[in-house]
Amino acid sequence: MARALELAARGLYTTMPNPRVGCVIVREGKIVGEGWHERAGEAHAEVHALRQAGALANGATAYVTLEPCSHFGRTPPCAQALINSGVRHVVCAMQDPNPLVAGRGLQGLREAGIETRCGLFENQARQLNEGFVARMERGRPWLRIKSAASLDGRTALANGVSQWITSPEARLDGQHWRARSCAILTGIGTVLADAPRLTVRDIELVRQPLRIIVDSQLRCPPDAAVLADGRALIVTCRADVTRHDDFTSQGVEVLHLPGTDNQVDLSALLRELGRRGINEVLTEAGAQLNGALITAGLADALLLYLAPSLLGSSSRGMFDLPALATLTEAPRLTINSLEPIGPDLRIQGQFKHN
Ligand code: AOF
Ligand code: ZN
Repeated sequence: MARALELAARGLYTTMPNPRVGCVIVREGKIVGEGWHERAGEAHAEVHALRQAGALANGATAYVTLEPCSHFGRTPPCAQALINSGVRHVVCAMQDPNPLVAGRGLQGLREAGIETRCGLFENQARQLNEGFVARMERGRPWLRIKSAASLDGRTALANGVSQWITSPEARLDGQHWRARSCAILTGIGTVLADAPRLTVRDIELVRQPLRIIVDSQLRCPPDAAVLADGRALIVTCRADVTRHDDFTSQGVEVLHLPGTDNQVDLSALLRELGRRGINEVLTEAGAQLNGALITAGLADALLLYLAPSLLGSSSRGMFDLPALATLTEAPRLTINSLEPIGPDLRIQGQFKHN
C-alpha cells in the first residue's frame, strides 16, 4: 500500500477533479502490476495495473489507495475489471466518498467472492486527496491559506513594500502548492497592490489553476496581469452587466454573488466552487480576505513561510480578525509540520473547527 500511495502521488498535478489513486498487484510476494490514475477521463489506476499484470492477476492481491469504483463514469467500473481478472484479495486504503460509489465497489467485490479489507494507511490516503474528500463529504473544496512573513508575522512594510520577504527557495516551494491546487484565490487589494500573475511557472502542467479574484466592487483593471492567459474568474457583488463585459469580452468569467454589506458571500462562493469540481483552493491574499475566510470558518489549512527577519509592529499583519476579548475565542490550529526551506521556515497547520 505504501508503494501504491507513492504511485498515486505521481498524479498530484494532473488528476483533478478526480482523486489521486495508485494500485499495486502482488502475487506470491512479488509485484506483478502497478498503475496510477494520470488524468481525469483516462484509465483508472486499477486498469493500468491489471493490464501490466495480465494473466498473473489470477489469484493475486490488489492494493488500491481508494475503493475501486462501481459506476460507469467516463470509464467502466474498476470493481468489475478486478472481478474479471480473477484477483482473490482486494485491500484498499479508504472508501470512495463519491456518493456514486460509497461502499458499492467493495460490496460488489465481496458478492463476487473476493476477500476485501479497507482502512490500511487510511490517514495517508485521505491526506493525499483532502480536496476531493472535502468536496465529496461537505460540498466545498479544501481551502489552504498561504502566507509569507517575517519572523514577527509581518507581510509588508507600512508603505506596502513586500517583495521579497522570503527566499527564492521558499517561493519555488510555493509554486508546488499552486500546481497541485485547482484554483488560486486572491482579493482585489492584492491585485491592485502587487499585480501578481498567480500562475505556475516552474512546473509543467496540463493546465493552469483557475485564478479567482474576490472583487466586490469590481475595481479590477481589465488589463490586470492576473487575468492574462485565460482561466480567471472575478467574483463580485456588482450586478452591472455592462461592466462585466470588460472582462467577459476577453474570456474572463464574472460571477455575480450578492452578499451582506456589499461583501462577497465567501461561503456561497466555496459552495459554487465545489459544484464546479474544484478540490483544493490555495489562497494567496492579504490580511482582509485571509481574516474573513478564517472568521467564516472556511479555512482548513495554513501554509506559512517565515523569513528570519523582523519588520516591527508598524508593518502589516497577516490576518484581520475581529478584536478578541478572551484567548479562548482565538482561532486555533494544530501544527502538522515544521521544515526549513532554504534560509526560511515552513509551517503547515490545520485549523480546528469546533
Ligand atoms: C477508481 N480508480 O484510479 C480513480 C477512481 O469520471 P471517471 O469515470 O474517471 O470516474 C471518476 C470517479 O471515479 C471519481 O469521482 C472517483 O469516485 C473515482 N476515482 N476510482 O476506482 C481510480 N481515479
Ligand atoms: Zn475506477
